[in-house]
Amino acid sequence: MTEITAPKSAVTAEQFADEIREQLKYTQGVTVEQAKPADVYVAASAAVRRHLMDSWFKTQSDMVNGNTKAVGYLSAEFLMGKQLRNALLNAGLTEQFDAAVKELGFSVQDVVDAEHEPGLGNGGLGRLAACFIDSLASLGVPAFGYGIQYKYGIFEQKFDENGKQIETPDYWLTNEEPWGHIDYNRDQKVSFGGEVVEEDGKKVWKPAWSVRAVPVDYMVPGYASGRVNTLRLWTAKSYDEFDLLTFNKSEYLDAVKPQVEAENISKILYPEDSTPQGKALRLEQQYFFVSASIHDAIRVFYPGQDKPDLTTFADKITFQLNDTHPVIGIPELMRVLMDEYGYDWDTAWTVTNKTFNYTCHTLLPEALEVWPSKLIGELLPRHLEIIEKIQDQFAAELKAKGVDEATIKDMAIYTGDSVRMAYLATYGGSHVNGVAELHSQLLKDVTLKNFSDVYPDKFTNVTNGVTPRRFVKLANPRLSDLITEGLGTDKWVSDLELLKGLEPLAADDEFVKKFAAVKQANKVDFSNYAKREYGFDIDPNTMINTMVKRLHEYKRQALKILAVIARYADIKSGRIAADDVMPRTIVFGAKAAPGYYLAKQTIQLINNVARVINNDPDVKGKLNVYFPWNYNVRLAQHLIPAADLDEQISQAGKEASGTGNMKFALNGAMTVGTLDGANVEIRERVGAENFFLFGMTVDEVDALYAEGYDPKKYYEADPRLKAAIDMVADGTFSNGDKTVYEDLVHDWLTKDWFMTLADFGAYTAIQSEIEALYAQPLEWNRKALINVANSGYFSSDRSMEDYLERIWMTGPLK
Ligand code: 26Q
Repeated sequence: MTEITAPKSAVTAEQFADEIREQLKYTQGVTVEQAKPADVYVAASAAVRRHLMDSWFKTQSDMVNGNTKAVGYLSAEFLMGKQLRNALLNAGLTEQFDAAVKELGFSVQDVVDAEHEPGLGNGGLGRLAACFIDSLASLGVPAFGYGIQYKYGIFEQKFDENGKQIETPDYWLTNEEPWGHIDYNRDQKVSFGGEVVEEDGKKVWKPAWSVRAVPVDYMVPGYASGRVNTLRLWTAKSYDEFDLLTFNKSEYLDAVKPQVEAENISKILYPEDSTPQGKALRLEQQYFFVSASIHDAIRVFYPGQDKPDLTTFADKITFQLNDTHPVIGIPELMRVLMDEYGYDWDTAWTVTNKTFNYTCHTLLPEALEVWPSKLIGELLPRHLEIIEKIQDQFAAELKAKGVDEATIKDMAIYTGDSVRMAYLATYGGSHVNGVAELHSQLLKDVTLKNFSDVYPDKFTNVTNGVTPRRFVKLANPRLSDLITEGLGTDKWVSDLELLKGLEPLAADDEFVKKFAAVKQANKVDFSNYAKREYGFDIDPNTMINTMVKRLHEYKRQALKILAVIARYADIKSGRIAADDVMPRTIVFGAKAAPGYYLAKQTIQLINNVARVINNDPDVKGKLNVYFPWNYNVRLAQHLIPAADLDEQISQAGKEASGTGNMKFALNGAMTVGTLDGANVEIRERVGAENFFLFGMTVDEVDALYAEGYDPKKYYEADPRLKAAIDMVADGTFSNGDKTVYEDLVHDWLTKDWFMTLADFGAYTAIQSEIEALYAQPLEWNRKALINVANSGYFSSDRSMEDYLERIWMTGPLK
């Protein structure tokens, strides 16, 4: 007997069909006959939302009236993915929806496809935020996600006829968007510019312009928890209140300009996910959503109170800073407490320090945000004063602790010229965490070493996780059913460690064969999907080998494509007999930041390698490369369940965690990877014999840098590597034009900062191991199943439990 615990609403399919009809008629004003799939999508979404409404109200009132501290997850990005299927799952309406849509005469696929994915994030960090709020709701923890409702999300990627990336705007709000509820009556005013004056011995900020922050609320339904939290994304509207401005009539146009431009603040998501540029608009975005969120939390937790006792603020809500992007919240809360509510500095500091915690998501020094003081001074003059004072207090504290002058200088939050946001976050909050064991260790040993020496207790680790609802249950229904069958219960969906119970079944050949059949069916599905969406002819009987993530030098897509080229040359030259070749289909997915030249060159190269290889009869059926454009959450949900082998091949010490690695392992792909980020922990858990490890370790990387790294040496020493690079240089992939990849090749041979060439030998060596195993399907699938069984730890539910215990000190609503 299989125990089924998934939520199921008592509503029948007929009733749900009636609710859709009702919405179509009275809200959208179309008959069923006139309706298009997009109308049904809106109507069904509105109907699901209604089903969640009572739980939403109850969660809010329990939160405000109870005494369980809430979590405020402050994040510039929430990469949510489509909402409908997830909401149906959590509302227990999946079956009723499928039946109702059919009854109304529509295809379920068409209706679901009508939803435009909100791409309000760049990649890992934004998707992590989405997984975290799903898990918080599923655990019943009262929480707000606070962020920005960008009008344009991450750009839509296209490829031109030369294989170059083209960015086009993602106007995701062209059609009606049924999930976000705009609440004009819960708006906040956010001000900028102007100057600070002294009035009666008090500092008073006289801003020059203001924007109206209006919340757009998204329900965040928990799975089987009966709880519905809120994702509150702010949108910027301009005020019509020019009289509030202090402008000189003769400068009218100049004076109203900021007001007119106010709405620009929430217009677009910055598409860079490293090396921040220090742009004023980006700082405006950060302050905009953080200031509005802090004021919102005061409104929510001290309802109707003119003089709230904000010394209790840190007992009401704890704010998690998702990277440095919301760190301006620290001086903002100081300002609010002192200037708006009259608290003294020390009281304000105590409250602020208790309220905030900081998560770092990087190890690349250039990715740590540093703002020019001049910019902060112009935009937020009062905050700059507060930051200066924080610096004075900090320096005095360090001195009192006996830290030497040189170190105090190294640790400066405010250097005079600039403000280091990671340092402000570390000093200004209670805890700092990295996102995987190795990363947290490196933060303590390298990136924030001085801070960890002085404040060792602040530092902790929380290894990332992913939500099993979206990335297993929704994305991979076949595997989900098999897991439920194998375990005899579907409880694993909210308790992923139960997957461990599958481990004994890895010894059961019949079960392993069922597991293999699931993978095969998923590959067929993906092949059909790729045909429909991209026109690709993917052979589902080949190994599907994926590498999907943002395009970055440190992630080393170059290593993969060079290995593909070497393989191509091997087959073509007959070095490997055609019959000995294990047929492979390589699938890349990657967006490059629009201004990241080498990343864009790499995209172009991958596309052209794909073109040449896929059109070469000599390798037909042996090697294929596909690069579906516009990798996003939707594509991830289709691709991940179909992968046999996934690449996590960053240079050791560079990938903070990775979360794709977790999704692939949970869906029964094998991983080839370096000892980096969460790979280390995945390998520990699934067992070294079930993970394809290769490449230099962090220590070896450091030693090689120290010794002086010369990529040319590796090029000269390895004829296969040399041949691959020479093919890129000689125009094989650019119709004979040797200039196209000149810069890329030059970089490989003279700099190669991430040591792609040094790891090439180890990387290609492990391929024979991979192919030997793949030639034994039963053994391959046994290992893949062991991966699934041991990846339960990588549920974001577990990450949330770790945050609750180590950082937030709170828990579920009673
Ligand atoms: C900052 C300032 C200005 C403009 C843009 C940015 C910016 C935006 C996004 C900086 C960084 C990001 C995103 C970073 C990110 O996604 N990091 C990834 O976070 C994942 C979740 O923790 C990790 O798994 C990845 O290892 C890490 O690369």
